Amino acid sequence: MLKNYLSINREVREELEKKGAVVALESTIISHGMPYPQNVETAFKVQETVRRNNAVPATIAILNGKLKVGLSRDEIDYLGKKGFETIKTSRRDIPYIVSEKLDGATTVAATMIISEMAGIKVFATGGIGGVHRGGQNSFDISADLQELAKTNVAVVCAGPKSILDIGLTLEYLETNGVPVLGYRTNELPAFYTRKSGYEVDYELDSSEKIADFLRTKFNLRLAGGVVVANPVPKEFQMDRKVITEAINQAVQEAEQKGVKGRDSTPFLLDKVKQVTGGESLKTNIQLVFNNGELAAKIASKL
Ligand code: PSU
Ligand code: MN
Repeated sequence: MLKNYLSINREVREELEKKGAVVALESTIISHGMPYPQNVETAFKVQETVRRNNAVPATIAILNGKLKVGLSRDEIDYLGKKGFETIKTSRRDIPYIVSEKLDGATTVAATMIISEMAGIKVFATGGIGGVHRGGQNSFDISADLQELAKTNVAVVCAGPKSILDIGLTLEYLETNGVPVLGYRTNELPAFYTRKSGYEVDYELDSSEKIADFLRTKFNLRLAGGVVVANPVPKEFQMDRKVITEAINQAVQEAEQKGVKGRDSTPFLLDKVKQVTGGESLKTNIQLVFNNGELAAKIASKL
């Protein structure tokens, strides 16, 4: 049945058949996370990084109603140019996009779902969604967190952005049984910076140990994903004061304009980029490569 909807490219399919190493990559980061042409260049380069580290990249999106696992260069370029016109697609949107034969850029949640359908266990991205500031009133909690609670995929990221309430995000993950691992850190990174003031659940210092952890969790059939938090390399992290001010300004403007629902995250990301004059974009690009590298190493050891 699923076969009618899923379209896995040949390279990825062959790698999965021989139980090799595959790393999933999302597409909302391409359409909504970065401007053109940096989005497309980054998407190509992170694929190269994954290959260099002995894994096969599988960029995921929905195109013309097909759940695509492993986009071609042309398909990535198409999504990158289409940008915000592409529908940001999370779990609730998938049936509509598929039945109407539309294009959907998949979020962390939707990419996890399609990865699991394809049999991919490791996924690299920039940052995950979480509980937004004021989430206790607005109920703005990313569907990424619910997905992590039930779908068996590890998500390698640079931690939650401080556009979110990091404390509430961690509480939500704890309640839902989602382990948050720190790669060579006991402090949770906050995307643009290596520090957040919050601890991870467990620090694991090698890709072998992380692979062991994942294998154990999956073997024990403890349903759900894992957050692997990988701090941005020191030389690319942002000044904490600069980024904090930019984020505060972005959050304030979103509140004034009443931005909500699925528009809220892309709005905040775009504002932060504007306020920092592109400085945040540089950091964002580098941390994606860093995550692609770690995810590939973990996937090859699984
Ligand atoms: N955080 C980032 N960059 C991103 C996103 C989040 O630092 O590009 C994207 C991801 O695709 C993530 C989605 O899954 O935003 C979360 O959106 P929401 O909060 O609406 O669930
Ligand atoms: Mn939301």
